[in-house]
Amino acid sequence: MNLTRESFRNDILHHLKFTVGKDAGHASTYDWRLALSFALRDRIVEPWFASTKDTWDHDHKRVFYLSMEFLIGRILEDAAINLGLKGIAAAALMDLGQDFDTLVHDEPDAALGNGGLGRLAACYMESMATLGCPGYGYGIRYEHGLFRQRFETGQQVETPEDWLNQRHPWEFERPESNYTVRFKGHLEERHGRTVWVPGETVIATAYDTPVIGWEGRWANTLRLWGAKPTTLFDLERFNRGDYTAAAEPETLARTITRVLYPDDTTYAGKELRLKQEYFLTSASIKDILRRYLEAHDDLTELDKHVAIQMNDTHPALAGPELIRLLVDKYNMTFERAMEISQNVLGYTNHTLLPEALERWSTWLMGTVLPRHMQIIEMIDAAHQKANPARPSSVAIVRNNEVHMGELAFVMSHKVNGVSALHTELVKSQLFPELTKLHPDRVVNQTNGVTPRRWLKLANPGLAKLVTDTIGGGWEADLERLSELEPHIADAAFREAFMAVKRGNKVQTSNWMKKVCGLNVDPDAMFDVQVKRIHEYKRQLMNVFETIAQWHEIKKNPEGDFVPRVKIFGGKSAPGYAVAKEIVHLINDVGRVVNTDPDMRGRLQVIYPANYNVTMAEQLIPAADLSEQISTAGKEASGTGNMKLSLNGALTIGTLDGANVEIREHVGPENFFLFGLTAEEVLTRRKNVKHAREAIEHSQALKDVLQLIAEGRFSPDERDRYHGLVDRTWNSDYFMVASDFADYQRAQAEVDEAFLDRDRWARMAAINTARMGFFSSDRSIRGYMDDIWGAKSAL
Ligand code: GLG
Repeated sequence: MNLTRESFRNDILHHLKFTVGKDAGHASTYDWRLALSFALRDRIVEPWFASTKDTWDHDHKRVFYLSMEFLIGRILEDAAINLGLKGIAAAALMDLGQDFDTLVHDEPDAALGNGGLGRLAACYMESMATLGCPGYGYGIRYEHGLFRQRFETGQQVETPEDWLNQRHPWEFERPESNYTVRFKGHLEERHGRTVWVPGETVIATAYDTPVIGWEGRWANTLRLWGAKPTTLFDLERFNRGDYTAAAEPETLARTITRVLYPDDTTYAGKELRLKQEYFLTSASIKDILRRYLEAHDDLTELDKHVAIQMNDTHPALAGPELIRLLVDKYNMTFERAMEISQNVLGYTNHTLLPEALERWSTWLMGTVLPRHMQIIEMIDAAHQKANPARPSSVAIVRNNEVHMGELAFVMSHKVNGVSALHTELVKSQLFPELTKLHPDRVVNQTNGVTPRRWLKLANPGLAKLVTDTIGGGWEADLERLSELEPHIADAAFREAFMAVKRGNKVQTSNWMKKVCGLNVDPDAMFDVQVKRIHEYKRQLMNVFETIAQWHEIKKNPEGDFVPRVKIFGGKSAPGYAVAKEIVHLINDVGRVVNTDPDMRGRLQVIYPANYNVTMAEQLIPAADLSEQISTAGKEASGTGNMKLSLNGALTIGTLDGANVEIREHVGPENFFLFGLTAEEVLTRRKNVKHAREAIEHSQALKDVLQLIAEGRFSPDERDRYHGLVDRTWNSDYFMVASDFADYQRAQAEVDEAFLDRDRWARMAAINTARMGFFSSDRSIRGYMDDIWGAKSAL
């Protein structure tokens, strides 16, 4: 790119003056950040236009990724890196008396997602742009993203997130691109056709954010829908003085895009959520058809030019909506419309948890979307007719509910799981009957993460060492990390590798001092568990182990212990009482441990509030140990596990999700395995006394539960955790007790390995060197080949 420090400096000044409207003498950090963002955005526009033109000129097949969540995080530095302009931008700012890093840290996270599912969508958008896969992301422009988490006396308190209180410099508002989305009302038969007379309408209006790929060679569009009222307000009521009623249309519209639902893995069944899902789906499908019809006129060829991916069942109304438009608007037969829709659609399943599988009562579906309810019944009947062997237990509509998993399965030509193990379980546990009828439908696409953000941006020290060692280019060809392997035999390389890690830990210690007020020893083991708080992820087992360690040290205060910092990060869904109790316990244990003089230099608990993408970028490069300890069979894939291993952390983990494949890649000798397998979990659960027996067998666990029950960590309310202790003894669905002893055994192995600095260095470096497979570029290539039939335009 033909750009100099001087000209870029002028670009920034130009935007500061003419776009932000400030003069340099009075500009704040925020103003400078906006000016820099606009200057960078300018550089994206050319490749963005060129990509669109190329797609148009060559009539490339286009991929549309529909997702209720895009957990993007910050954009500025990512854009600068992919454009290759980070150095020039930093230098230009220096000339202006500004600091690049300060501006980067001023940007709020775009937190339009809960966790892995939303972050995966963001990684996939970046990889599609990097690979030149012509595509669009479609989502919702939530006014409030995921809530902010604070701790008050150790308990989680939520406050609204307000990223749009500031100007969002990366988007282009497109008021001319809008669609009317309808809800409710009734159906009428007119001239032998069904006509939907809506009761409510809102307008979906587009906001486009360009997504630039590595080296700026291709850019795609992330189109987020905002909502506007169809009538601004009711003037008659307004004139009568009834101001509240006059504003009703506006309220209805704004409510739809007001806030992201904060439930990660539970489905809430709320009318507003159904409306959000339809709002996204309807506007997107209409936009897709509009684009298609601009260049083609035969809708029966849609599947040759268009692929639509449904990110979980949240946009699963795409099937009925596409059929509705093809039949009601474009006069196709139902049979033909159903077949074309199936060829176009793909469905990614992200979880087997029954509480996460969306179901809507037929009453709610029939009330909010009467025409869709009718079409869903037609789909169900057609599928039953074509498959007479189908048992009624897997009907889409059963027990007065619409089952979105079955709907998505039936309406897709491919259904994919997100890790090898998960895909097998999708076939055998989730959709066994449908898989029997459609044996080729379920395929695997193991998740991946973008190395641009999760190595290059988050860990500049390691990225530089990699480049110095094997040369550049690994950023877009992560398998090349394997070229590091021969260097691991070299002591100087290992030292350099560990020096990078130590540098990251020092920097993170300083950060912790700032946010938690605690002095953390950068030479202690950084033992990291960062993810949503959920029973199946078993933060509880990690806390139990922390307490056992505390107890061990208390009993033997003169003993030798490997110093550890237990680092937690993550939010609980606001309505998830058990997860909130776990948050409280972590903080309670932290208070006791961190103020106990016997623990000094041995054990610490750090739990910074409000874990988000930016905090992940801080913590992951500093981690020594990655906790991936879910109950086997419950974590569909995980992606944090990949990020941590890529950054040279060793994993302690169960055979769950992508852990299985990570272990295969890094080698069993470089992975601390423990715990029951998915199959063993099912068998063991049949023994109703599984927890009790396991506790009786482990004195350590028995002591832990006793200490908690006595109120040692809640002296102000001694019975605070009686319920938790009771559940652990008597139900323990997620097998914390049954896996505890083996977990402790594996943790002891971790200690031993950590003591041997050189052995640890080898193992850590091997983790980085063997993570090439887990690039989201590999995942996206898999989707392009096996599901979308799309080709790179580069
Ligand atoms: C899910 C799963 C994760 C998975 C992610 C992306 O729980 O295991 O890695 O999707 O596929 N709800 C999620 O975050």
